[in-house]
This record gives sequence, C-alpha cells and structure tokens, in this order.
Amino acid sequence: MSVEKGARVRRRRRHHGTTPRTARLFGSLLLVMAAGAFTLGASPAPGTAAAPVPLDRVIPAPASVVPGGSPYRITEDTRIRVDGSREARRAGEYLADVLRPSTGYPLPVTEHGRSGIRLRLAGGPYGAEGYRLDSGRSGVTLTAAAPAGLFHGVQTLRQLLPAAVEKDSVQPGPWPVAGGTIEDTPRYGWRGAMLDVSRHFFSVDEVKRYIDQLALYKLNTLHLHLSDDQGWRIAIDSWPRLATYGGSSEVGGGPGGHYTKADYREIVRYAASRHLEVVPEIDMPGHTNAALASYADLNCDGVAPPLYTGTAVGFSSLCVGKEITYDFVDDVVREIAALTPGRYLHIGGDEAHSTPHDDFVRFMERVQPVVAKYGKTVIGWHQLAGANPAKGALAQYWGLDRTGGAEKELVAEAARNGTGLVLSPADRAYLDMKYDKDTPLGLSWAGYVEVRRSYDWDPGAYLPGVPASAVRGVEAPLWTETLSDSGQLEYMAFPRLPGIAELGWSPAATHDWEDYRVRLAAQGPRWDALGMDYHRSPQVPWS
Ligand code: TNX
Repeated sequence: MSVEKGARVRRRRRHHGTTPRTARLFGSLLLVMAAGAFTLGASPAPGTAAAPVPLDRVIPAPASVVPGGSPYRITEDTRIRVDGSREARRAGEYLADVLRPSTGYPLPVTEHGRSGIRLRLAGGPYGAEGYRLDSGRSGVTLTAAAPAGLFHGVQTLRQLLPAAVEKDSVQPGPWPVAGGTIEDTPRYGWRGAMLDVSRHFFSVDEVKRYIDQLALYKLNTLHLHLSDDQGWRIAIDSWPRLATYGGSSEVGGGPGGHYTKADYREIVRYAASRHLEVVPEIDMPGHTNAALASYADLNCDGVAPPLYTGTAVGFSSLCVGKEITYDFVDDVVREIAALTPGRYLHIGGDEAHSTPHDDFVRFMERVQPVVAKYGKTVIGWHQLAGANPAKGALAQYWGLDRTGGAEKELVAEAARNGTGLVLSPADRAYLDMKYDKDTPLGLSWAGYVEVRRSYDWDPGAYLPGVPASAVRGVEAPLWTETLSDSGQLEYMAFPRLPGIAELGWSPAATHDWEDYRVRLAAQGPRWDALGMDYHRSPQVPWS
C-alpha cells in the first residue's frame, strides 16, 4: 500500500467526518476524561494503558468466550513461537508484520523459547477455519487444526490489542491482552465480499488494500465482478480486444483498465496469503456491452455497439442463437478457469432483460456444462434458479424483503432441490446502497440501508421455505457505479461490512444489536489508525 495512497485517503476523510482540529480537541478532552475517570476510581476505558480490551469485544463475535485470569503483556522481549510447520511460521510472520511497526519491538519468529505468543497447528475440534485462543500471564497461545484457523486467530488477537497497534509508527503502548479463553468456529463456509471492478476499474494495489480489510473480519471469499456493460477487466489471449478495447473505458468515460494475467495471478496469490478464495465472475448473457463492442461477430446483427459509459442496466445480450457465442464462452471460461485455483466460477445471469426467457434458459443449459468441463463449479445470480441450475451449482440471492413471493418461491424450490444459496439481499447486504438521504455516494434503488438494517437479519431464516442446510453463507456486494477510489469503497463498506461478516461467522445465538453496536464502535479507532475512511453512523456509539 503506497504512502501516497494512504495520504490521499486520509485527506478525503475530512469531508465526511469531524475536522482534524475538532478531532484533536475532542481527543485531548477524552484523554483528560480518561485520566479523571482513572483517578476517581471509575473503570478505565478499554484498550487504554490501564485496561485491556475485554475478551468479547471482537467482531465477528466468537462462538465462546470465557474471560478470566491475568492478562498477558507484549514487551520488547516477546517472541512469536511457532511449531515446525511452514504454515504456522507464515501466520507468525504475518502477525509480526502487524505488530512490529507500532510496538517497535523485534518480535522474532522462532521455534525456540518458552513464554510469548505461541502459534500451533494441532488436532482438535476447530475444523478448516476455527481456532482456540488461550491468554494468561505467561503468554497467548493460538491453536488451530488448519492454517486458515491460525490466521483467523491472529485477527482476533489483533482486535484484543489497543487500536494504536494498527498504526505504522512506534506508539507508546503498553500492549496488554486480556486473560481467558476463546473457542471459535464459523457458522458458514461462504463469507464473501464482491467488488465490481467493471463500472470503475481498481488497480491491483487497491484490490489488495480491500483484501486486507476483508481479512480483518475473517471473510474468506473475494468475488470479483470482472465484466459488465462498462468494462471488460481481464486479459483473454484468444479474444484480446475484450481487454484492450472493451476495458478501455468506465462509467463517466475515464480510462478504465484491465488486469493482465500476471496481475490477476498476483491478486489471487495475495488473497490466498490472507486465506481468501477468489471467485471470478463473467456476467452473461446480459451485462455484456463491453464484449459486444469489442467483437461485432458476437452481435446478432453483426454490428458492434459503441462502448458504454452510463449506468443503465438490462440493455445488452449475447446472441444466444449464434454458435460463435459458445466458442467465445468456451475460450473465456477455459482461460479464466486456468488462472483460478478456487472452486467456483460465477456466470452472472442477472438482469438479462434483453434476453427472451427461453433463450436465457437455453443459454444457461449450454454454458453450465462448459464451467464443469474446465473443472469449476457454477455460481450465478439467483435468476439461475429459473433456468435448471446444474447439480452442485450455487445461486446468489439479491432480492429484497419486499421482492415478490413468486421469485422467492422459485429460489426456495431450487434450494429444496439441492441448489446451495449465498445470501446477498440488496436491502441488507448491498454496500453500494446509501445509508440515508444525505449519503454523498451510492445508489438507493433498494432503499436506504443504515448499519442496523444491514446487520439485523438472520441468514438461516431469511428465505421462507428454504432448508437451513441450503444456506451456504452470505456475501456483501460493492457495486461501483458511483465509486472510483479506495476511500470511497471504504466509506460505503465501513461500518456495514463487519456486520455481514458477523452474520457469516458468528452463531445465531450471539446476535444482538445492542451488544454489536458497542463492539462496532470499538472498531472506529482501528480504522482511524489504519487510515481508512468510514461512515460515522449515528446508530453507533462512537467514543
Ligand atoms: C443490480 S444485483 C445489479 C448490478 C448493479 C446493482 C447496483 C445485480 C446482480 N445486478 O448490475 O450494479 O444493482 O446496486
């Protein structure tokens, strides 16, 4: 992440929030108040020198928290002790990279020594992503059965340290970790975020910055919306104009851009280093103007339309009756599958308003086997439910609370027949919806979505008639018609994204808005320390 970008993001924040001067004044007031509280014997503010962050002040809420015993204190003598495995060492190095800049301590990652922070892979009931954290006077031990579990445990440990740990310059400390035990495993295996890199293009560094933010909240899936009417963003060797021409613009007429295959591999590698699986999406048969503009042959009338820089939807369609359409799909799917170590390939299927229904069904029946042929599993937007989803396919639900019962029933029926569901209800999980009428960015077609609304629903009981086992998880899409840089992505994603992450991770029994909003407020200073923008929602008791 370049220094320059951090600076840019920080500057912009002033337009949304408190001015730096009032923030400083307010900050000193708080310091005075905290000192006062301390001398008066009232409880000191959590995360300050005097009191460690309470063990349960974590997002997503852990499955089980048993506080107790003495805190551990990270000092200049602390070592990060790993077992002999490469994976534990990797998690240890990652933790050291987080802690060294702000603590200023050397924090060697080593297999030797006794006390300290210990990371170990061992058996135990923690599955592919769970972990156990034990904290006491002599150290903190993270135990997991698999590397992703250790990584998620590291994210928990991070949140248990004072917010200043996230700064990139040396801070005074001290660095206490509350005593006790956390045992934690996720509710769902699919905890996703989608980024639309088509409406506006985002550089590899911008995507990496977002990946780091997703990792903070234990998300494990990055869905990249790589093609749409306004831009084709991934190099395809057999159809080169898709990227060079189809990617040469964006909403508003900016220069757009695309990922080379090396760029894309770098995103996949970086995501994997944070235990996120990348799911590439090529949206078909609608949302395809950029492809149709790049190759005249793909159009039924043989005439290429111009590039499109507006924000309308539903006007484009691949030519379902032409054989070349399926040559195109085969080539694109083959090349993208070859770049993708993950299990899934997203074929879109939403808002195909210019494709007659029979054609839509015919198209999906031909395209789904192509995905299988190249070794991937199909996921599509929930319109796929109306077109014979392939065995094992997933459908991503993006309707609203008020969406018609007929459409919901179609999705429920597919779910009862074995189609897994990923839930992204637009009036809950869409990060591009405005918070309220004054939100300067975003859209409002699904209504305003304030923080409570985005958090306060249960994925397990959301769609009537759907067996709980059909729900594979949740995903928060971030569409970018109105967003063009990292600061703007952050302003829309935070503070709603952590709520969707919690719905995906935490047991339903922990769900509680009053408790959640307090934990959420504690994240604000962390985002400040990381130089991130966010919406100062009036629903959250920011300190
Ligand atoms: C609907 S949701 C779309 C996108 C837009 C989005 C804006 C879905 C599958 N399609 O094409 O970008 O609304 O909120």
